[in-house]
Amino acid sequence: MNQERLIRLRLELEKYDLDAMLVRYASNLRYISGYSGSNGLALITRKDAFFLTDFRYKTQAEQEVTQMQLRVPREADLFAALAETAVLKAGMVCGFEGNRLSYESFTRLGLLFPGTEFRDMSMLMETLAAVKEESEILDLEKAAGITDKAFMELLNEIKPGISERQLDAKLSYIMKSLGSERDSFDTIVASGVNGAKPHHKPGDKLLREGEFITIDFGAMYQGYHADVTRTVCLGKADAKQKEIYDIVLQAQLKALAFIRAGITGKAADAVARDLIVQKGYGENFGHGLGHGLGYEIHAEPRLSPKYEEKLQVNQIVTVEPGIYIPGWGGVRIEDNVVVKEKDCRNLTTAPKNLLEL
Ligand SMILES: [Mn+2]
Repeated sequence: MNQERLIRLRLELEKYDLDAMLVRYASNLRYISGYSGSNGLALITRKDAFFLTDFRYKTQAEQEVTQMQLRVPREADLFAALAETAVLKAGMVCGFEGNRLSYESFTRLGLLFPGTEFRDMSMLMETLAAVKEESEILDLEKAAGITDKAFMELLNEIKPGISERQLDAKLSYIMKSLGSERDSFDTIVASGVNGAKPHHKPGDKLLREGEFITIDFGAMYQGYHADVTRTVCLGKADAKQKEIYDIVLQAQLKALAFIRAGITGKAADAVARDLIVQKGYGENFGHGLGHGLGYEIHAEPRLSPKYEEKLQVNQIVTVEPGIYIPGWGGVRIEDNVVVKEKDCRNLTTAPKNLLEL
């Protein structure tokens, strides 16, 4: 954690006429404080910054939270402990994470701080975190590198007769052996007809000769999520498999060649989508082209038909077109890229030609 993030947040406080911002959601809290535990709370005012956690995380917070005044109250109820600090006074305006805080917590805040106005600042923290610092790009690059390497090792394990769940377990073992802190999310291994479900949960189904296998997975490094998808063929691909694979690959390459700062998320999505529509599979690409990555697996910005914001230098996004055909299966290909001024830099190097194993 660096002072820079607090400075940027305080500029937002000024911009929105806030006296303070209350941060509670784990990945936002990590971003602003450096704290990687679960229970914690930060209150950032124009001049001060307070961090509260409970006894279980005392040592960890002392090590990780270097730019805030640390309070470890006796009670685990951090809102009540915040009230005791008397920092939030009547008449103050305090922002909160409306998209993250539970209704119960919001109600408690109203009871504990009757004279304070709480203002919904949904997405403020997420927007701040969307543009990455150089050190964050290095961490994500490291996560992407572990992910690529794991995929190459996994290729030796993809054989007829092994189940989707077993392949998932092997991949998790390989990634952790290579330095991943944990799986970025529950790995998707979707074989054969299961590939038609974009978020298929790996099950007992055995891999069979002639099937496509879609594997969506990622390593985590310093809290940063990689998110990569490859679709491979077990044995020789038939004409239909080759056709669908080629369309998805062309759509992805076209989007990768187009993405740069200044274009909207909508425009990026359209480049891949238009090609898939032209080929007659528009109905089979029902999700957005991509999403931001960071301390969250699905972060800002988005590449989707609804996202009108412009991409900025040093945002990191996934690029993941797919075609899903019920009763047949599916193909998705996904890389992670850093948005640059004139183009984008691909952090993913795993091969994308159709692999017939
Ligand atoms: Mn993804």
